[in-house]
Amino acid sequence: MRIDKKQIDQHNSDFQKVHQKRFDFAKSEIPNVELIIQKLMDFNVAIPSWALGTGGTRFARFSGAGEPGNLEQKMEDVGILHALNHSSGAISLHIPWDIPSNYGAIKNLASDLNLKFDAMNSNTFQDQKGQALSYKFGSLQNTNKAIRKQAIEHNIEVIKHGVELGSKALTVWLSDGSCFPGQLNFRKAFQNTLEGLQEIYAALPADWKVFVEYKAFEPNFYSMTVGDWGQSLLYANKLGPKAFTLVDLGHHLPNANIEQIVALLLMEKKLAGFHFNDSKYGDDDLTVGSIKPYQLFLIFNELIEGMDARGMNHATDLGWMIDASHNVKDPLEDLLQSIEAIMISYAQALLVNRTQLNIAQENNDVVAAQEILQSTFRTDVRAIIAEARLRAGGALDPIAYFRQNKIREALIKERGTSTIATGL
Ligand code: PSV
Ligand code: MN
Repeated sequence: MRIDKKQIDQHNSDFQKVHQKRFDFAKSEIPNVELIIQKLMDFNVAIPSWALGTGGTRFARFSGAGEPGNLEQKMEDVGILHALNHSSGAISLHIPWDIPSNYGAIKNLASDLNLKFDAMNSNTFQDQKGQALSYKFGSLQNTNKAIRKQAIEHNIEVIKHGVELGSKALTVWLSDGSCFPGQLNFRKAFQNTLEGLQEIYAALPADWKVFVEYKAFEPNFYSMTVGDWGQSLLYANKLGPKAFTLVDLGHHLPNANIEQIVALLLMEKKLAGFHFNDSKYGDDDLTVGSIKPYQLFLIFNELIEGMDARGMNHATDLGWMIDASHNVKDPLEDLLQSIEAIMISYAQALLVNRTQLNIAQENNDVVAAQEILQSTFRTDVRAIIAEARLRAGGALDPIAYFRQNKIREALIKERGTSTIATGL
């Protein structure tokens, strides 16, 4: 299903009066509004194909109705999000969940929906039906050479699919590690993994990048072979200039200072980009900004500072993606909330008075530095984000539009109540 532009216009005219009042107030309070609006209009966050169905835990999955049953429908769902917010113009595919049967048709659909193909994701954390060898004891780290070879070949196959679609990056997340002390020789596991990544790296086209995603724990609970940003950076440095470290917000131990990690990775020119989500305990995959919005703002603050220091383009020089799971909410509504939270933090980070912050830092004026950040964080930028959406052709209030125009009901009518999206 497609969003009708006339209905968006109708929605916007219904909301226009209230919006104008809020926007006029924001404009009077915030300097450089036009510049910020332009940056917001340029900024897009990719949607992972696996976030469009209802998620689950290892205990149960309570599937929602009208879920996308195939790749085309997943793309249509992202098309709906993008039509509503004009900030979700890319989809990230996971192979083998999303193997395209016809590249040409998929590419046509993408251009019809105004979508790009973001990073491709390989999957060696599950065994697939008919797969010759098992990843139970790891993939690239495995003590068995034939298993390592199978994992390398899978990653090379993922690159090939991506090349056909026009993607430019491969994200490798390995669940490799161990559950008990003594199970694994750490050094050998690292070396095997490095060798595997080197073979994959060698298969990258000239204009491709590889993102090495780390995770502190789960599914392995004693050690992870790419367990933190230090290990990921080791691999990325050893691999070469096309390899980078990918930060997934949920992949840290509690209270990790992610904003500092980001600042240093940027300094080293090794930050690939993000998988956004939020968490209270671990890899909870909750809606972005739902638990720790101040942390999200502080991360964006470091991103903007570091990217500007290196003359980087905010919209295109890093990979921005959501990686969340929606167990109790409608996935599309949840993703709209996540994008809004990202836009809020991005806009607020653009508002930070860097000159004053620098002066406060140089003078060790701790109170002034803290005041600058906290007062910026408390600035209400929602009307500016709505204005950017309006100018781009989106809806002033995407969630209200989704509900009032009964989008999920229409999807259920089209797809039925028992489709289940491929994914976890
Ligand atoms: C692992 O927890 C992860 O964050 C990786 O990005 C995977 O590719 C993704 O989730 C989906 O399982
Ligand atoms: Mn991730």
